Amino acid sequence: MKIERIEIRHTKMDLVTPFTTSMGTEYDEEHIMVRIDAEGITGWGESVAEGTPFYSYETVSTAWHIMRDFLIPALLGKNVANVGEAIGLYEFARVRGHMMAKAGIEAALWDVIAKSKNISLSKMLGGVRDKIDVGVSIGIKSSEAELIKDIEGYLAEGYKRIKIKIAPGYDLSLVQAVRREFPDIMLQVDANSAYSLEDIDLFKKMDEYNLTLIEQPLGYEDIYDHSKLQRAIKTPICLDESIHSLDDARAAVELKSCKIINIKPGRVGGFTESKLIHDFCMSNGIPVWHGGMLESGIGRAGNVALASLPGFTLPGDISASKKYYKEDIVNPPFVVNQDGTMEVPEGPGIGVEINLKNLDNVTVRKEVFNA
Ligand code: OSB
Ligand code: MG
Repeated sequence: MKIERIEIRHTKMDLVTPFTTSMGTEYDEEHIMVRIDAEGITGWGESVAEGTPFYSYETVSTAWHIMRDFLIPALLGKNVANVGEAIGLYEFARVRGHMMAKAGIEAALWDVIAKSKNISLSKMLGGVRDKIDVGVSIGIKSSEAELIKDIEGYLAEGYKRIKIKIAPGYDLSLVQAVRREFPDIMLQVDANSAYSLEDIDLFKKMDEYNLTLIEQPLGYEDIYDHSKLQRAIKTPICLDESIHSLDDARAAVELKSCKIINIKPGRVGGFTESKLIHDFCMSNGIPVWHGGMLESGIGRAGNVALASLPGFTLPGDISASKKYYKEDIVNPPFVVNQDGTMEVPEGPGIGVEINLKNLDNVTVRKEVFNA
């Protein structure tokens, strides 16, 4: 297919409720939507670089720069038969790092190529399920009572597992309070790198609360200290921030730094690398689950497709559109079934329609590149 036109949009969408983590509070989410046109077919992708460099060093501005000045020129006017050929082009492949920029472009390539073959993204990626199990990630609240009430609400909606954010001073007592109220739910915590090995006793105490996993307790690039912590506790550590590639996943598994891995295509450069990590984990008995970056429906559709692969055996951070945004930019919006599952779209590519009116309403900047 000849890549004739690429469009990027900087979007800003207000969150339904502010999202607080150990990294700060977000009131809205800025991302980049990518549109690729090739031979009359249109593909869409979302880059999850945020407005701020607090989760990752990438931001909307750095991703915009890398797309505009390197990745887009590498692809425009090229004739590619598949995604591997496109991202293998020398000018594309020689860009180091900037995984979120690459992943946004790669997602649009997957969509346009799946649509050209008239198959769903899930099928093209090797998905095996028509429904995925979903959970919810709950930010830090102003009181325990508010958190408990929120959890009750999400459980009533069907969500299969609850993840709560923790931060120093807002950790053990919170886990105890949630466990007192909900002794049997599938519960996990995410520290977003807020702790160090000096906090080892805190994590030993967490072993008593039957947590499914502890996500990214230590440094955001660390693999080594996590191996020391994992040796000292029973609860599985799950790495998020530290895993940017198959090589990182191999190092973490061989060093026994974690027992579970969170896969986010944005963090690892796209679906191709995500699949490699998934396959490696599957053959090494490491469960994976799909993380989230507060995506719009465009990114969410891709996440749902990827999460339909067989190794995704734990519920993902893939919640209903309405958990994040009043109005999504795709039709239909994503919903959660009463049994805690979400349907995998069956239509060609990402399988949802773009709501151009809503997309225009949240676009703050747009640039078009023609071959
Ligand atoms: O650490 O998993 C994380 C959101 C933004 C950045 C990092 C993280 C998150 C979430 C939300 O936990 C997951 C979601 O529901 O999209
Ligand atoms: Mg996380």
